[in-house]
Amino acid sequence: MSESNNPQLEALAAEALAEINAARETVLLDKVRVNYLGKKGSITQLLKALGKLPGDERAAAGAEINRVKQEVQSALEHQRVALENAELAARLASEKIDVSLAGRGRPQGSVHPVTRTIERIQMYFEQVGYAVAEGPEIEDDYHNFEALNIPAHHPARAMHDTFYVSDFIGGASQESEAVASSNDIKYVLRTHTSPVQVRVMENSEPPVRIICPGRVYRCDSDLTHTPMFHQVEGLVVDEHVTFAHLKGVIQSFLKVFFEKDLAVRFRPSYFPFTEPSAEVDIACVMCNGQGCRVCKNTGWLEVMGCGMVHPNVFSHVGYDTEKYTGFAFGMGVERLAMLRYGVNDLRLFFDNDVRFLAQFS
Ligand code: 2NL
Repeated sequence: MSESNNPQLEALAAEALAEINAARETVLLDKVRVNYLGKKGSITQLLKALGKLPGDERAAAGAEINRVKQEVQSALEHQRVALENAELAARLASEKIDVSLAGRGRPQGSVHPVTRTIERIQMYFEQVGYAVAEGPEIEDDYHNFEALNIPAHHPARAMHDTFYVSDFIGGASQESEAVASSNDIKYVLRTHTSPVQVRVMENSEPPVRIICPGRVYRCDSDLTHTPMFHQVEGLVVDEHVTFAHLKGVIQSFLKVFFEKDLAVRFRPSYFPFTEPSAEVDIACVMCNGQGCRVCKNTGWLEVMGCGMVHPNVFSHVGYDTEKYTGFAFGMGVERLAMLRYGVNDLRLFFDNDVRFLAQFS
């Protein structure tokens, strides 16, 4: 700082420079600037007061004040740059990202094994030209039973362990119980997906090539039965469809599904909606047909039911029984999933324990 004849100005300058040096943040520095150089700042006031000096003193005094003003300005600028650099450095240090840190784990979901199994079955049949059809889970008695050649009082109705639904259109009513126990019950939770196929036949003419995956319900609950489970049924109707076609389709599907050239056999059976009917067995996937606990030492596992569509079913949907024949099959998804993935307890599919589910990803 150069010498001056004005000790008061020098003191002001010294005070300003000290305050500038002491300001450790840009906001504080700005307050210092306003105090000295702002509109009402002390240096600004001095410049404004110049007019009151006698004319011959003005120029010298003005030069002095301006020199101090410039000194203060340059000190402010200097300190501002220093503080800004320090603040930037501190921010960069505090916001520094450690790119070598391990990322946070994001748990990955997985498709439920039952869904996966439906998708696998569906993918096969879609590739060989079947369409997928779906329908209501609350069915009327006609589509679930009557149209499938299961008339009232047929013993097969008892086998189906049906859940009856009373009054489902109007909602719950006080008479629900009375209705449920009366004889004119109209609605059920579907016991199989066959009613979907009946509805497709009612609404279209052959050729028909469909599969119907979905939930089905039976009033049955123990170690090997759950009140809700999944089924995939298939239906083919056309002229000249034979049991040989059925055998070929089932054999090809099972080989692809189990990814194995396994033995398949057809055993005579009975379903009201097919004639003839058969149960399909595969060589046990656990022991390769040698005999084990899973196949109860028979070497065979039952995997599905099938048969040629009963003419009475065709009559109900208005198909010409002289012109058309067809085959149908049905399989339980949980059972196929257990065999394919080696799951030994049906309940695991319904517990939804993520430790179980995460194994299917
Ligand atoms: C089984 C047996 C079967 C069918 C389902 C069917 C459907 C119509 C007409 C004739 Cl619309 N049949 N479905 C036929 C034979 C067997 O399922 O054990 N399922 C788990």
